[in-house]
Amino acid sequence: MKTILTGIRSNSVLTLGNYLGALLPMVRLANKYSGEYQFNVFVPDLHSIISEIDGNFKENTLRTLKYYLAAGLLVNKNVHIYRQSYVPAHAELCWILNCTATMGEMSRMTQYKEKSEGKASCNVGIFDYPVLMAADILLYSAEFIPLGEDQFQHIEITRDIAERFNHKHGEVFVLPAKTAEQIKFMEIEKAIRIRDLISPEKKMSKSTVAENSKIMLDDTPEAVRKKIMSATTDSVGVIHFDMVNQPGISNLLQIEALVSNRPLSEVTAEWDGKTSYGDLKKQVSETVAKMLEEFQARLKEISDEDVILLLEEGEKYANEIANAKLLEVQKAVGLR
Ligand code: AQP
Repeated sequence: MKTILTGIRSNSVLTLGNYLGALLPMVRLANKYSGEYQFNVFVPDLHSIISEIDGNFKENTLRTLKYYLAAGLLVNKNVHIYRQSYVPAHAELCWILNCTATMGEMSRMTQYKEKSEGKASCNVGIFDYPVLMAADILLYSAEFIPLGEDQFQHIEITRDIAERFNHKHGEVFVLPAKTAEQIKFMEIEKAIRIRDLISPEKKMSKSTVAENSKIMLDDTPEAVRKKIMSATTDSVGVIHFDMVNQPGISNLLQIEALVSNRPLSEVTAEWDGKTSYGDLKKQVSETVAKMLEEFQARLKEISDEDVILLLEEGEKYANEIANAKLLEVQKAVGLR
């Protein structure tokens, strides 16, 4: 069976962007294709420590996994959850791939540029992040990786690193599908990028300091309303879906469509040409607040023990697959 894989760092509570861009697409695919693919849902805790940890790390990790369960992920013999640091092969393969990846290609990664911008110095983990991500993918020969738009560059670099390695050492790695195929498989029109509510030219990120710029999955309905009602819009005065000239309004239309599970074209047709930005904001606030209330109620029902039990099974599975691939790699480069 082919593998589909996804992960979200657990450095803090997640945003609505993480939920709509990565978590929900994976849950939908897992429930649709269970039986046809292996699904690996993991918390990249080694990736998490490249940023400050907001809160208790162990609790954050369990909470991120609970988010998947609350979003409807059904763990079974083909759907596995695990923590990256509990499968040591990830870190070891990362080192081996570091010797194939080049400084030049890593320096061109948008995430690295964004996260290091304006800083006097940044940690090597921020620079090397895509290579660890390549290891996360290649260890399991994952074909599809449901991720938000910001991460597609890292899938392309995974393909480049794997191709170069195979060229030098033989056909060891299976390449993940190209970006266009990933998007087609996810059954979305284009990669999802939820925007920052205050600066809609940027993506919504969990580490952004301004609280009003992001909807967090633990936000109360009041907080959701306050944040959406104060979201930045524009001076055009008429609602159109136009990410270039009206990114704030377009972001709200996109959120409304994804949260209410309706095609963007339908939501856009409903609002196009209307002039009350306030009405649109009210509608989006109610849709998001209701979804979060239901989500948070399901979250409360899931205990730490439930998750730990599933992790034990998942980590046994992940170590078996990952160690077998690592041994193949070690033999190919001559370490074994
Ligand atoms: N705004 C977004 N819209 C759509 N998808 C998004 N993702 C993140 N932000 C958006 C997707 O969520 C997953 C999270 O991955 P991550 O936490 O490992 O890394 P990230 O992309 O760095 O996420 P954040 O929220 O921006 O975190 P910080 O602020 O800590 O760096 C990925 O699939 C990503 O595409």
